[in-house]
Amino acid sequence: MNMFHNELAQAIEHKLLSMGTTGFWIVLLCTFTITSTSLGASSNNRDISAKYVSGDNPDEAEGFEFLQTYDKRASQECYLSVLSNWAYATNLTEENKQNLLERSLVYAEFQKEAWKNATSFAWKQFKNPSTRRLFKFLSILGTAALPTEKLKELNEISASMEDTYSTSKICPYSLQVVITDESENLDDDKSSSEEENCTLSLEPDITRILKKSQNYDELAYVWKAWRDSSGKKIRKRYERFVELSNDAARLNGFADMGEMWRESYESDTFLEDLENLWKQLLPLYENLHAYVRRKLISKYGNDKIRPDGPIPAHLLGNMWAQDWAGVQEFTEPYPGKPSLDVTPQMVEQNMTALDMFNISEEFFSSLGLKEMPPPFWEHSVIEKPTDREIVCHASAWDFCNGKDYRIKQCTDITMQDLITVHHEMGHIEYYLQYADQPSLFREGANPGFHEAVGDVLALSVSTPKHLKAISLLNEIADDPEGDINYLYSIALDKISFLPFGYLMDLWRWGIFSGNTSVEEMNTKWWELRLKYQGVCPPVKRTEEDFDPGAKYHIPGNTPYIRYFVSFVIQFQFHKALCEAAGHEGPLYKCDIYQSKEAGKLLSQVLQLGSSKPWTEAMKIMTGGKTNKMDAAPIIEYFDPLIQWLKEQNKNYTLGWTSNDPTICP
Ligand code: KAW
Ligand code: ZN
Repeated sequence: MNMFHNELAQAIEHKLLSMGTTGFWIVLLCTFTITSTSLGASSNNRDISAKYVSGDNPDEAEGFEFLQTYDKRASQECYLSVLSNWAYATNLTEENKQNLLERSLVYAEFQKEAWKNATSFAWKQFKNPSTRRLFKFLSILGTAALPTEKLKELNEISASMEDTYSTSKICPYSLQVVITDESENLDDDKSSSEEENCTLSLEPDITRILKKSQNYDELAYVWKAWRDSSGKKIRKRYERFVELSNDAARLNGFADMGEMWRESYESDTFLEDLENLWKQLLPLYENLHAYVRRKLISKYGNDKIRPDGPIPAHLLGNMWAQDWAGVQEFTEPYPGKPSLDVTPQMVEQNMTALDMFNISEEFFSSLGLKEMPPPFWEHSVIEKPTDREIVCHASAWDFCNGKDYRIKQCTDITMQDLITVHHEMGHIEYYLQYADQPSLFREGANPGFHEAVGDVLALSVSTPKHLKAISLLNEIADDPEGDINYLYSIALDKISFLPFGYLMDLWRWGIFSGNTSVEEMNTKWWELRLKYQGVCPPVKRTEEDFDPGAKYHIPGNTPYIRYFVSFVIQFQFHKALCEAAGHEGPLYKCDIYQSKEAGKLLSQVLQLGSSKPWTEAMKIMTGGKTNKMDAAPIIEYFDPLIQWLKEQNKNYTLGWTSNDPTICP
């Protein structure tokens, strides 16, 4: 959650209560040398539409005092704001929405006031680098820069899009069959039965169908029904949302909202770096794609899938084809070995959501990291309530008071959700580690860092040895074939995700910049889906549809490139932590469980928050080896699998072609 992201900015600022925090300010104070020398002329008419606005007050000591006062107020305002957000997200009522909208306006007033005061200082000439960085963060106002009417409209659209997405339901396929068969004379019955039975929600019902069903037509039905009931309904609102977001970005001195989002990476070469990473990773993806495509042709027939064509997007076990774990069972390299999906064991053991959270916490504390504090256990929502509508998409919350941290997750008893629990707890661990920083630094080194923490631990948790140690696997196949099966199962989570993680924001950046016009939003989406993922839609898509809106982060307005970044850097982190833990042998076998050395290194990096540019954090993590994103560790991790896949694919086509991205050939 970065500082420009209005709904979430609140969740990253906290109250300054602890001794440690006071310590930060003392250190900052002591590093003052000479203050108050005015360097050069500065103007009085501060322009809100310039980037990183500053004024002409050269008094650094006064600036420092202002920051201290700001921090206390910000934490209090933030607490109230997050509270109203939480109340709405965990109970989607009209009343809670109105409270949230009111609170958001109050919070925006506070932010505007703070911005006005902060930008009266000639902070760019301040001596202390941390002070300068705090002012730099404060000098970008975000959506609060909008005039009140527009801000209100933007907030209302945001809340209503999230509401539509989160409460969207579809009818079961069985009912669909009945309706079409009998529709001629049963028209009246249809509508009443529809209302009674059309109660399937994304989590858990639709997710389970996508993963379990191997009926081509049922999958196509569910795939389309979800898009009709979510994305399609959001399209008009999203168009207005883009206009208002861009208005806000321009008021902050950015060309558009995409540019403003990218600013959290503090890099001039971000776009090129991403493209280079993708180029290095493409061979891994192409080989996985070609192999899985062949297995799907065996299952569904060559009338449905061409050997050199894209894969129909509904056959990969996931609503967005973003991870392919759902096809593991019938595509495994060496069938007949103990399955690496431990879901059946979890169910057999009557495991609860709470058990899953306890397993995760135990891993964090085995590294010497912080445990979840008591309010976490008291207030988190870890099961889907049956008496009200909530936003089921998982999230991790910081209430800005140094005490209250919560997760909201409609946990299903599956291995995939066990991984998600670790992912979310990684966010909380980051919050706990940087709790002593001033509120403006209580963020990830960059958003990708925040997404990577829990995933890094999950890479260890998923190893067969670890799963056996925690009694989730009875036997392990400790041989080369078992290793390939294992790496394949991880590749279905990680390699399959990469193009989706990349294209989501390529699409959004195009919309925000205007390079993609509103008349071609959906077509452009499918061009990117074809180009990067090599998937195609099972039913014709048009500009009546709005398929990006069927993915949470679009109506939820959460930037997505962070996940692509995370999936690359988490392997850099994994390698570094494994070295710290004294691991020897292939990277994919490493389990950092109980390594206090690994825990110490990780906590050093997390404690920095965003007080330094992420390149510094990366340097610390890698022991000085690099300060960049680097695809080498993920490539090293999967190397045995890549060699195996290349051998399997040697007589077959890699890649895909299609004349029309809006329908499967
Ligand atoms: C993924 C990530 C890890 C492992 C497997 C995965 N498969 C797919 C993903 C990417 C992505 C997805 O589901 O498409 N994952 C998530 O959305 C997990 C949810 C989240 O933890 O990232 C959550 C998203 C969110 C953001 C803002 C409001 C509501 C939900 N992010 C956070 O809770 C969060 C917390 C602190 C800082 C930054 C983000
Ligand atoms: Zn996350």
